[in-house]
Amino acid sequence: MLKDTSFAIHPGKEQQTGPVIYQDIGNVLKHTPVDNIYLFTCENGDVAVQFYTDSIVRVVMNQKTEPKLHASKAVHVTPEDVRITEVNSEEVLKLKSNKLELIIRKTPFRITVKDDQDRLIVAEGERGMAYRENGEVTVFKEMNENDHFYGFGEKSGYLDKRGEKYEMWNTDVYAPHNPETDPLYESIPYFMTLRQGRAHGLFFDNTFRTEFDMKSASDYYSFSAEGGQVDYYVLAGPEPKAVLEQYTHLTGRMPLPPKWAIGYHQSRYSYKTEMEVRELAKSFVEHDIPVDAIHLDIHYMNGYRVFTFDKERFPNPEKLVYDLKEMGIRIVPIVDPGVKKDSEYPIYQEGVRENLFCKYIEGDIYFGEVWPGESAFPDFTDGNVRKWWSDKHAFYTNIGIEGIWNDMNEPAVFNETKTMDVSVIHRNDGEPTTHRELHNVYGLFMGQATYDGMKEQLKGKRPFLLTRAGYAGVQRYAAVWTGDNRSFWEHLQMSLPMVMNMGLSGVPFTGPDVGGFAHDTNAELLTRWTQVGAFTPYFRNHSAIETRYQEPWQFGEKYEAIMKKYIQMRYKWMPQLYSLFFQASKHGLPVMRPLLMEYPGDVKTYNLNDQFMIGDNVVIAPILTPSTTARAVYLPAGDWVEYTSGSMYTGGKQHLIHAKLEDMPIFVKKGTAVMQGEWNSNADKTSKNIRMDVYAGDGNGTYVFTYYDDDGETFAYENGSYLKLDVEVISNRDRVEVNVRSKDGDYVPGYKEITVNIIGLKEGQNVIINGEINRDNDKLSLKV
Ligand code: MIG
Repeated sequence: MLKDTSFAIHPGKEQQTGPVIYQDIGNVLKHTPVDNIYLFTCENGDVAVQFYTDSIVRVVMNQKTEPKLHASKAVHVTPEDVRITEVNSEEVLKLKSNKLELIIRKTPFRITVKDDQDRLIVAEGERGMAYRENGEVTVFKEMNENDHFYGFGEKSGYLDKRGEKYEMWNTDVYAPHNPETDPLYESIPYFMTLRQGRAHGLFFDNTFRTEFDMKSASDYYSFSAEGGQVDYYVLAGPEPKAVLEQYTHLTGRMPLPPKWAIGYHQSRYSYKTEMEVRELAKSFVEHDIPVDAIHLDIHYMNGYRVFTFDKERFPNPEKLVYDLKEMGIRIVPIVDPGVKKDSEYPIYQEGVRENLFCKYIEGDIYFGEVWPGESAFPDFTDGNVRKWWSDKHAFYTNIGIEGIWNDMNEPAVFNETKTMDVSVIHRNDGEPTTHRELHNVYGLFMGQATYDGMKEQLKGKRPFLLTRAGYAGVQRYAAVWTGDNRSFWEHLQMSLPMVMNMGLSGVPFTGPDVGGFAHDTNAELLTRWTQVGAFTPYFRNHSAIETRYQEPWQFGEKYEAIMKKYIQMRYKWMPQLYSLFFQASKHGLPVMRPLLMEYPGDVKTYNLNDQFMIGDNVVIAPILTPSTTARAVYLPAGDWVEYTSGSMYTGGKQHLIHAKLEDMPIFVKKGTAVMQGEWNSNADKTSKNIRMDVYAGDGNGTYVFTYYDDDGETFAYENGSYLKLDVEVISNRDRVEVNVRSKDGDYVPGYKEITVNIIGLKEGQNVIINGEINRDNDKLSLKV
C-alpha cells in the first residue's frame, strides 16, 4: 500500500509557474430564446440559461460547441414549465421567475442573480466566466464579507469553509485525514452560502477534477474544472432547508432505508472465519448489546475474488446468514470493483468475453493492482455493464444477504496516482470519453448497479448499500462512511463537521468509523465515540487489521456498561430517528444537522463544530477530548431540558455542562416532543410500546412534527402502508395541548396507542389531548 511518503508533496504542482491567462467569455453578440432556454452567442463561447423551477436556474457555458444540456450524471429531473417575464434593453436582459431575477449584462456577459426580495445572491463583477488554453473552465463570483460556506461533500476541517480551497477528485486517502488533507473519497461539487441569515446554493455539475477557491481572494471566490463545460445551478433558498430541498430536487433523495440499516453495525478488517462471526454474534446476544449488522471485510473471499467465499474460512455462508438472521443480525459483505485477472475465474472470464471491462482506446484492458493483485475494472458507465454487475449480486441475495458494502470505488489503485489511468476510455452509454472526465462518477455508477440489482433481487425488500466513493446524487443509492479515519480524539472532533457538511450536501445517511479505523483505540475514546455514534445517522464501529479489537466489551465492564447504554439508547430513539429518516427521504433534509440549519439568523451557530442537532429540536453536545467531564455548550434561543438529568437551561447563551464518562449531554427544546421506543432484544427489535415525550413549554408556542412508521423493511409504504401522524404541541400558560392534525396511511402497527408523557408540566397547566381535557392525570395516550 502507498504510505504517505514525500510523494505527497505533489511535485507536479510546482511546475505550473508563470501567469495564468484566462479568456473571458466576452460580449454577447446575440441572444435567442428557444422554449425555456435562453441561448447567448458570445464572442468567445456560447451560454445557455435555463430555469428548472421558480427557484432553480441553470447556467451552461461552452467555449467550443453548443452548450450540452442533456449529459448530467447527477440531475435526473427535467425542467418545469416556469413562467418568466423578460425585460430587454441594450445593456441588460432581465429574466424573472416568481422567486429569482436574473440580470444579464451584455458587454461583457455577466450574470447576477437576485432573490424575490431583490437581494443579491450570486453576482459577477469584473470577472465572470472564463476558460484557459488547456481547457480549464472557471467561474468567478463576488464574495460578500458576510458569506459563510458549507457543503462540498466530504471534507476535513471545520464546518464553515470560508477561507478554504477544495479539490474534487475521488481519492483513497489512507494518509491521516488532516485539516489540509484534500481531496478525499467523495466529490460533491456543491455548496450552500449563508449570508446574514439567508441561504442560497450553487451546484457545479462538472465531473472532471474541479476546484473551489474561497481562499485566494477576499472579495471573490471561484470554481473551476479541468475540462468540460461550465454547468452550474443557482438555488434560491432563502432558508438553508429550502436550499437542501432544491438541491435534492435536482440530484435526488435517499430512499427510505430498512430499519435494520439504521441500527448498530459492527465491522472489522476482518472477521476472518465463519466461527469468528458466529462467536461475535453470540457475544452481542449474551451481552445484550444491540447489533443489526456484521460486516465481512475482504478476507471472506477466495483470494479477494469478488462474488466468491473462501471455502475453508466460510464453508457455509448461507447457513451463517440464516442463523444470524434468526438472531436478528444481518451480514453485509464488502464488494470491491477490481476483478482479479485470473483466466480460471468465471467473473473475469465473463468480463473479458463479454467486453465489460474498462479499456484503453486501442482495445487493451486496463489492469491495476489492488487486493486481488492485477485486476480489471468493470466499466460501470455503461448500462450493459451495470446490468451484468447488478445480476451478479444474486450470488449474495440468493443466500439472504440484503446489504452490500462498496469499497475502493474511487476507484483506488495501488500506484502513484492512486487511481486508474486517466486516458482509459469509458463507454459512457454510447458517448465514449476518458477516465479523466468520468473518474468522479465511477463510484456513483457502481452504486447504481449494486443498488438496482439488489432491489430487483430482493423482491420488495429494501436493500442497504454502503459506499466509500461517490458524486453528487450518491444519496439515491447509498449510505456513505467517511473512510479511513484514525483512533485519535482529533478524528472524533473532525467527524462532526464532516458528517454535518455531508448532510448539507444532500447525503443524510453518513457516519465515520466509530472508535477510529487505523491505530489502536482506547477505552475512553471508544466510549465517547460510541456515545456520539448513537446519534450520527450511520452508526458503525470498524477497525483495521492488526489494531486492537474494539467491540464494545473489549475494555472491561465499566466501559462496556456505558457503551451498551448508548447503543441501546440508539434503539430507544429509533421512532424519532426513523421519522427523521423519513423526512430526509421526502425532503432531502439531513438527520444530523448543524445548528445553523435551524437557527440561520444566529451567527453563533455559523461555525459551531462540536455540537449538532438531531432534527429540529434536539441538541447533542458530546465530550470530544480525553479526561474531560465538563464543556461549554451553546444553546440557541428557547428553553432547553437536558434529557437525562431533566435540568432546565435558557438558550441564547453558553452553559458550562458537566458530563461524567457515562453522560453525553442531550438537550430537548421545551415546547416540543420526541418519540421514544424501547430496547427488547436482538432477536426482537421492534418496540411494543411507543411513547411521546412532550416537553411542556410555558410560553405561547406551537410545535408541529411528523411521526412516521411502517414495516421497516419492504416497499409497501409506497402503496400506502405506513402510519403518518402530523402532530401539534401547543404550550400556553394554562395548558399543554397535543393534537393529531392529520393521520395518513393504512399501516397497522403492533402498538394500538402512543403513550403521551408530559415532562415539566407547570402548576395551573391543563393537559388537552385531541381536544379533550385530562382531569385526573391518568395515563395519557393517542390512539393510532
Ligand atoms: O486498502 O477492505 O476504507 O474500511 O477495511 C484498504 C479493507 C481497503 C479500505 C476501507 C476499509 C477497509 C479496507 N479497505
